[in-house]
Amino acid sequence: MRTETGTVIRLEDYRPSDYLIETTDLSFSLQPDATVVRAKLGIRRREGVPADAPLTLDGDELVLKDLRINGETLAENGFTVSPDRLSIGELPESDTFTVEIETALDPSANKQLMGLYRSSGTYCTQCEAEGFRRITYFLDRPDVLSVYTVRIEARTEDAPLLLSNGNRIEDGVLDNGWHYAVWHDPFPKPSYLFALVAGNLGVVRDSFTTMSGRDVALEIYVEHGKEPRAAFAMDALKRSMKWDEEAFGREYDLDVFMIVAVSDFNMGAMENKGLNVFNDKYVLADERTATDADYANIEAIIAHEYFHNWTGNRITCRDWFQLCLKEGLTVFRDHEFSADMRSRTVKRIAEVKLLKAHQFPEDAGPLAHPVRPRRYSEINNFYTATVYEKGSEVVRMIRTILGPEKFRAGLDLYFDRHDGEAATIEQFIKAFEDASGKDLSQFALWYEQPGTPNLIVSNNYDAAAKQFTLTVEQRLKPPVEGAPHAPMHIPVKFGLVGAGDMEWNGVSGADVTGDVIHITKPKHEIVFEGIAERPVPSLLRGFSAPVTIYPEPDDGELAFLARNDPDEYGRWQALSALIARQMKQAAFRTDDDSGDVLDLATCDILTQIASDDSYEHAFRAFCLTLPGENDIAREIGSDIDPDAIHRVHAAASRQLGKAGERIFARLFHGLEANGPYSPDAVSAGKRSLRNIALSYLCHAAGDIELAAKVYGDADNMTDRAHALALMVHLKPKADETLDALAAFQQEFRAEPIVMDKWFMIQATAPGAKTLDSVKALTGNPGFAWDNPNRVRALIGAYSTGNPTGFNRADGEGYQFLCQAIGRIDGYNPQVAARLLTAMRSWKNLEAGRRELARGAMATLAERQNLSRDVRDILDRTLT
Ligand code: B3K
Ligand code: ZN
Repeated sequence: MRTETGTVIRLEDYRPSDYLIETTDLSFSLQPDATVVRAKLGIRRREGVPADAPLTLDGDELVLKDLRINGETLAENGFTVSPDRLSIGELPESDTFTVEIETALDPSANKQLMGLYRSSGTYCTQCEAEGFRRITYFLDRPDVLSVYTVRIEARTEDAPLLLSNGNRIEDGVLDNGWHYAVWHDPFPKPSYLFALVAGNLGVVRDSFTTMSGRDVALEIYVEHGKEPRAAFAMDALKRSMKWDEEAFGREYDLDVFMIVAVSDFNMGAMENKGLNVFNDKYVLADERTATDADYANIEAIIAHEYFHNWTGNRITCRDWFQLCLKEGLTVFRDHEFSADMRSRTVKRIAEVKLLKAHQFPEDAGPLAHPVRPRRYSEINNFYTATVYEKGSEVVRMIRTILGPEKFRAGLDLYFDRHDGEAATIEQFIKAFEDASGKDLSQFALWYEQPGTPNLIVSNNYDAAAKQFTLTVEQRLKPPVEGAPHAPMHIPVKFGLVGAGDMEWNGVSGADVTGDVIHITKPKHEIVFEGIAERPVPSLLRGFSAPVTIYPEPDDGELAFLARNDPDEYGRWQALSALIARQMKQAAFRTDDDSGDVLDLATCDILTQIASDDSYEHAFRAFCLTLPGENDIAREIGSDIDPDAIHRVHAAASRQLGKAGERIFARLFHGLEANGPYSPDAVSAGKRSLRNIALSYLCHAAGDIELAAKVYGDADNMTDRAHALALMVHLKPKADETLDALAAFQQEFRAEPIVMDKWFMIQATAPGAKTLDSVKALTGNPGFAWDNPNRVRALIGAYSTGNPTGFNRADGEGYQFLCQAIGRIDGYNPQVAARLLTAMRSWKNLEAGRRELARGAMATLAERQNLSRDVRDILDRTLT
C-alpha cells in the first residue's frame, strides 16, 4: 500500500503546528508479527489556536485499534482515520488534554526497515526521517519536541534485552515468561530520535568520566560471540567523547550511552538519543575481517553519531529543509576529529577526493539541489552528498572566513542560544555574525544556490613595476533552470610560489586577509606589489572552497607546484591535476596506441615522491594513486566513452609501473610488516603504500603472481582484499584467482559483512562480461535481496564502481539495474531510490549509451505502483 505521491513540500509553506505534544508515554507489547503499541500523548493547544482546530496526526500503514481523549472513548464521528492520517475534530475546550492511541504492528513483515522491524531476530527501530509515524499516529515533524517514557514488554527468552532512549528507571518480571523495562529520557526530543531495541545480544561495557566528573556507562551491543570485534569501536567512542570536550567544550548528558549493531540497516548509522543504532559493518572489526578503510570508517561514523548529541539532538532542525544544519555541521566535526586522530593533510586529500567523486557530479547533473533545498516530495532522497559533504564545506568556509577563535565563539553562542530548540540555518548564521561582527549575508548564498561555482583565473607579471596581477572571475552556471546565481563569497587560500612562499608589500583589488583572498564580486583584478620575480600562484590550498578553477595552470606550472609548493596539500593538488589532464588528453588520442600516457616529467615527479622517505607513507600512496576512471570521466564531462578511459587507465598504470619498477620493488619488500597488525594511521599508511607498489608491479609484469603470493601470505584483511581485487580485476579467469575466490568464500561464508567484500570485488571487475557474474552472484546463498548491505555490495558496486562493466555498449547493464530497482522497490523504496542515483550522470555518456540508459529508465518509469522515492529520483533524472 503506497502513500500518496506527487505532493511537494515547500520551505516557504512552513508554519508551526497548532498543537504540541509535551509528553509521550509509549508502551510496547512485542510479538514478532503482532506487536501492540499504546501511546499516551500529553497535548497542549498553542496559544491563540481556536478550540475547534482539528488535531491531525501523521501515520504510515497504521492500523488503529483504540482511541481515547482524556481517558474517554471517542464517538465515531469525532475523528477520521486512514492508514496515513488520524484527524480528531472533537476536542476538549481546555488547552491541555491527553490522547491515547493503540496501534497494531507486524515488525516481521516490515522490509522497508523504517519504523519498528526485526533484524536477525532483534527488534529495532529507524525513525529518521518519517519512520515514527509507522509506529503510532503522531505529529511526526522535527519541531515537535516531547519528553518520552517508554515501557517495553517481551518474552524474556526472545528478548532478554529491552532498550530505549535515556535512563532505565524500572524493570521486572511478568507472568507467562514475560518481562518489562521502563526508560525515561529527560531531554525533550523530536520523534525521529526515538529508538527501541529488544533482543538477545552480547555486550561490551566500558565507562567514561566527563570533564565535569560525571561517570557515563558505555555499552556496545553486538551478536553473541562478536564482542571482541567491538573493541575498536569502543575505543573510538571514548576518543570521540574526549575530543568533543577538548575541541568544542561539549559534554555528554545522560548516565548511559549505548550503541547497537544490527545487520539489516538502510544506511550507516543513526544518532537516536543515548541509543545509537548502527549498521554492523560500522561497528565490527578485527584484522582478520576488516580493512584499514573499514577501521577508519568505523572511527569516523562512531564519532559522527556521537557528535550528533549536540549538533542534531540537543539542537535539532525546525524542519527537514534545515537538514544540513545538523548533517553538514556534524560531518565537519567528524572530519576535524579524524584529522586530529590521523594526518591532517592526508585526511583532507581523502575528503576532497570524495567530495569531487560524489558531490561534484550531483551538483552538475539533474539531481542538483541547494545545500538547503527549498522543496521535496520525498525527504529521504535528500540525504545527499550535497547536504552532507558540501554542507560540511560550507561550515569549513565559515571557519576560514572568521578564523578559528571567532568560529569557536560563534558556535558556542549557537549552542547557548538554541540548546533545547529546533533551529534554522538563519539562526546558525546569525550566531556567527553576532560573535564576529561580520555580515555573512552574501556568504549565506552557499546554502541557497545549487551548482559548483567556477573561477576563471589568469595572471600577469610586470617585472619593471614588480607587480603581479591575478584576475579572478566567478561564474555559476545554474544547473537547475531558474536557480539563483548571484555572486558568492568564495574564500581562496593561496600562496605565490617562487623559491618559497613570496611576501608582498601591498595588495589591492580584493580583500586579502592572511593567506585568504575573499572573492565577492563577479570579477577581481588583484594586484600584489613588491614581487621580485614571476611567481606561480598556488590557489585553493586545502580546498578552501568547493569550486573548480579554469584554466588550470599549464603543465610546466603544475609540475613546478607539484615539486615546490611549500603547502603539502598544494603539491598533491597540482600533481593530481597534472596527471588527470594527461590521462584525459590520452583518452582523446584514439589513433595513438604507443601506450605512453604520462610525460617524462610527470613520471619523474611520481617516482621521486615514491622514493622520498621524508613524506608520510599515506601521502605518497595518495600521490601515486592515479585518478580513477570515474574521475577522468568527470573531467571529460560529455560524450564519455568508458572503454577508452579504461584503456588509458590501464596504460598509465603499466607505464608508471615500468618507469618505477625498481622503486616499487624496493617499497614492496622494504615495507613488509615486521610485527603484529595494528590499525593505527601510520601502520595503515605503510600498508597502503606497499599495496600501491604491489599494484604497479603487477601492472608492469602483466601478471598476478606476486598478488597471489600476498594473498596467500597475508595476516590481515587489508592486504588480502587488495591482493584479491588485483587478481580478479587483472586475471579474472586465472587458476590462482579462482582458487583464491573459492578459498575466501570457504573461509567467510558465515560472515555476511566479510562476504560483501567478495561480492564487491567481483562486481567491480572491468569489462562487459562482469554482468554475467553479477547475475550469477544474485543466486549465491550468501546474497539476499532484502539486505541493504548485500544489495549495495553487489548491485551498488557494479553500477557505481565499474564504469566499463556497467556501461556495456549494449545497454544490458542499465537494463539489469533498472530491473533490480523495480524488484527492490516493492519492499524497500529507500534502497531502491538510492541505487537509481547511479544513473545521475547518464546525459554525459556518448550518444549510443545515453539513449540506452534513457530507454532503461523509461521502461522502469512505465511500471505502475512505483514508490514515491523511486518516482521522484526517476522524474528528476529523466528531465
Ligand atoms: N541521521 C542519520 C541518517 C538518517 C537517514 C534517513 N533516511 C545518520 C546520520 O547522518 O548520522
Ligand atoms: Zn549525521
